[in-house]
Amino acid sequence: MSKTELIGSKLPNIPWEERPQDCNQVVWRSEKNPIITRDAVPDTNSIFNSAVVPFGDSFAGVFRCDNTARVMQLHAGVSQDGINWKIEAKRIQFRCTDNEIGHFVYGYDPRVCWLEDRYYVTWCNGYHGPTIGLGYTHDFKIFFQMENAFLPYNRNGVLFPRKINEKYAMLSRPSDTGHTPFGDIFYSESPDLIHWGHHRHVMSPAEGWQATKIGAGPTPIETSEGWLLIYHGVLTSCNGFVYSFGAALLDLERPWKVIYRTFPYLLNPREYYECVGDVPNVTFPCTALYDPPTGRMAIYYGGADTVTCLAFAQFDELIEFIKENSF
Ligand code: BMA
Repeated sequence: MSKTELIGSKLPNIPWEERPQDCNQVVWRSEKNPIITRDAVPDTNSIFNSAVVPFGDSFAGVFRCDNTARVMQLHAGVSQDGINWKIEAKRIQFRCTDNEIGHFVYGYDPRVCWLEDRYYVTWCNGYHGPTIGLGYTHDFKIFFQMENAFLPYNRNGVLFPRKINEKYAMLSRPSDTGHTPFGDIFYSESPDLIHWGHHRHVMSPAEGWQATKIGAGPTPIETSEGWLLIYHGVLTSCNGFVYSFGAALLDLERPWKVIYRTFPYLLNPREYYECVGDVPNVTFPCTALYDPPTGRMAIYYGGADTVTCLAFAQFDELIEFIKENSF
């Protein structure tokens, strides 16, 4: 079988730690976890479910910061090494020509995607309930807001990093106004990032850790065999939701076709900072950085809706794990 190639720009300064000797998991945690604590920004209750990207020779990101009034907000941040972050004290004020859309209600669970010539941000945006907000920045200082991608109610809007069949493409997870006890991942296309259609079903919940609902995580990663999608799955225990994450490989030209999908999870809540916090038992990935020459991957995820964490994987091992543990 030919080797699966990881496609994209090299990232030699990717945050990285070797797998600890006593660990035999395909994804392993940073010893520095949580890399961002809940009080890294003044007047903030928690900093979690956040997205980062390479930016020049350093890193930038959009962070979910819930403030001490428990308003869910997005803050910009920069970092030299992807681990130590300087996050703005004030929330992002998106510039928007239409006040109907630009009026701030709440924003959470951002994803950031380099696409063509700018960094696009998608997030869960309050507009008569949660829906997918869409905006962009060139410099992580000034942000512009576009039309919401979908009608409410929707969450986990995740852009693909290039056009597919000459259309922009996004995954999303239609939901309800509350803590949605269901949820499938869908695929949508757009000619202009404003009008979305050609909606296709991608995946439903399955057994075990992903039995209640699933949602796309980081920006999908292009490989020679398909789009590598890391996604979260939710199990309903007698004590509430448990958020773990797994991975799938989606067809390159028809990403609503699933080629492989992990039956076991890749990572689930078991460390203290994942099990104890504002919402116990949550690991929620929003970013996966990668370096094609070395196959190193760095996955950023929220812990217990309170802190931001980092985990690592080797691309070849991850692909092999996905193939060998697919259903
Ligand atoms: C989801 C979102 C996430 C959160 C998760 C667990 O519905 O609100 O932001 O991490 O619930 O509370």
